[in-house]
Amino acid sequence: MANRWTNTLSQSDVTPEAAFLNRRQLIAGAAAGFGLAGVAGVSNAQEALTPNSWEDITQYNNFYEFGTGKTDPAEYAGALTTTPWTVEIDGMVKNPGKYDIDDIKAAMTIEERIYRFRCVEAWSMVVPWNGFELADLLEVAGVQEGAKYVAFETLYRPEEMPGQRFQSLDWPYVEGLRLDEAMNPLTLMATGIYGKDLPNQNGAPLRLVVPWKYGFKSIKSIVKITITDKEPPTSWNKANAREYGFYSNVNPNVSHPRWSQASERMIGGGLFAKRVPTLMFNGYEDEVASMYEGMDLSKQI
Ligand SMILES: Nc1nc2c(c(=O)[nH]1)N[C@H]1C(S)=C(S)[C@@H](COP(=O)(O)O)O[C@H]1N2
Ligand SMILES: [Mo]
Repeated sequence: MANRWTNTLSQSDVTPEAAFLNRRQLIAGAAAGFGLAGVAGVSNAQEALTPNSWEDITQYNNFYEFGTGKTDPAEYAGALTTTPWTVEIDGMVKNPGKYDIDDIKAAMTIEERIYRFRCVEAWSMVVPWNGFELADLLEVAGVQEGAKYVAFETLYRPEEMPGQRFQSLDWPYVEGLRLDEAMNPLTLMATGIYGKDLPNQNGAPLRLVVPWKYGFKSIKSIVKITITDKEPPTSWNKANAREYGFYSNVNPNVSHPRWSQASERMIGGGLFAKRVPTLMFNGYEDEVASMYEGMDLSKQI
């Protein structure tokens, strides 16, 4: 069923016809002797909304609390206790408090959103998330006048998060959004993938998903949300301000200091893994570009 957000499809929208057409293009590209270069020519916009497999999504992760390797989260995150789980909402809100995750989930409308997901390391996936709009949660919390930003914090529990015993990052992991970004209808609080609860390695029981920004903005296993009038510190910016800014909007025209962001490697597909052009705002330009009017996106990274 199509939902009200353009550029957002639920799984039933990815028709067999579209899948067939994509396969035909793959075969045509290969048969015409283009080889892998021909495959890379398949349009990102069309191909990208076929979700990655459960295995791709849950076995290739970044979650430094469990180690810096891509398979560390799948290997070690099982030990994390996610019940009970509370999320503290504080700062400039009318209804501050510690809320049980089950109460939050019961109160919110959980929907499916199939989004492109683009890591700053230049790999990407397509993930069928389940979750609710952050805007809905903020509405219940009651944002006070004068608020400008939303800050997020991940659980700090080194007994269960072995990566926190090392200073790979300054713990706990923190992130932030400008209030208008947080209120954008695309901004999701994810609770599941493929209709199942979020696996621990993907940020159980609650993680942010901001599809037009590099993946590190999508903070996992959130225990605290603070509404504030000051730009909050963010983990990767603290670690290396020259390489990672507060905004971190996906932008093929602005290279990371150590690599190009013009294209990305789509995870999965084995032999047919593709490198495709990266899209401005990760393909969500129509929905989000207006928030950045007047900003120099090559400077305010
Ligand atoms: N708390 C926390 N959140 C995090 C990270 C992390 O290390 N710790 N890694 C980020 C990065 S760099 C990426 S690319 C995504 C990866 O999400 P995934 O493993 O679900 O694909 O999570 C982001 N959220
Ligand atoms: Mo990332």
